[in-house]
Amino acid sequence: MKQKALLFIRDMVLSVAIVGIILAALWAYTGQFPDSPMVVVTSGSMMHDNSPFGRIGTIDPGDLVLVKKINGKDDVITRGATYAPHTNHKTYGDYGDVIIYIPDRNGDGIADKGTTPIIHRAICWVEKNPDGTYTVEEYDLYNVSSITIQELGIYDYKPPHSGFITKGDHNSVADQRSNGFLSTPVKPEWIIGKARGEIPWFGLIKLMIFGNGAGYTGPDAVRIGKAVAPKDEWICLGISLLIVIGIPTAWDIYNWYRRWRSKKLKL
Ligand SMILES: [Ca+2]
Ligand SMILES: [Ca+2]
Repeated sequence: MKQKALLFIRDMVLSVAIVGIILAALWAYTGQFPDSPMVVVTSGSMMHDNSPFGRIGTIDPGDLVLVKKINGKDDVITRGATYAPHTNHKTYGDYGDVIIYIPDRNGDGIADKGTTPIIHRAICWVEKNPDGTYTVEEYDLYNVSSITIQELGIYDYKPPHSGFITKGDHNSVADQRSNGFLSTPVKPEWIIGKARGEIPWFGLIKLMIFGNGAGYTGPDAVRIGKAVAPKDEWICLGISLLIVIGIPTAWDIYNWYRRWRSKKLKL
């Protein structure tokens, strides 16, 4: 009996140590200590219509992604124009970096702390020049008095400060579009980090409890608990859970049965 208790304690310590090592590695990579090194994606605004079954490689509701801290604006690679990308660097199905930022919804130039962060792609950098003109290199705009970028839905835009123009891959226009939900470009200090890696589906477990609102509204939407996500993601989560929980359980049952049978044979 005493030995069983010792074995149990040993297993517990081992489990805690493994979790600790993984967490330490994630924190070391992302630089987010003591904040969470990853986020659960709630909305479908970064989805791609041509994603394969299970949607690995794009950012979808229920995905977990790492949030890597940035060191200033040059640490974010912008996509540029749709048909003239500014970089060869590709992440999550398109060019450029995807950033997680705290939005400034009331346009006062201060990020609204406490609101849900947004995970969207950095499209271009708007520079407000000392003389009040603007430069957006990605769209070949230099020292213009106002910014018009048709493909982003931005017309006669005169933002009060420099920053990134951001857009969800599934949205046709930018977050800073005319009459959009953001009036100002994203300052580097509002950025929590850039998205790296992907653990698909498992974030749905959190969303089942906390919900993701109208996160996904496609024709294949399935609601389980409070989470709404595409059917194929649920299927993949189900299969994964079966493998993760099912195989060790089946192994235990098999061993128990073997012991039981050998005992019976001895009798
Ligand atoms: Ca995905
Ligand atoms: Ca604000």
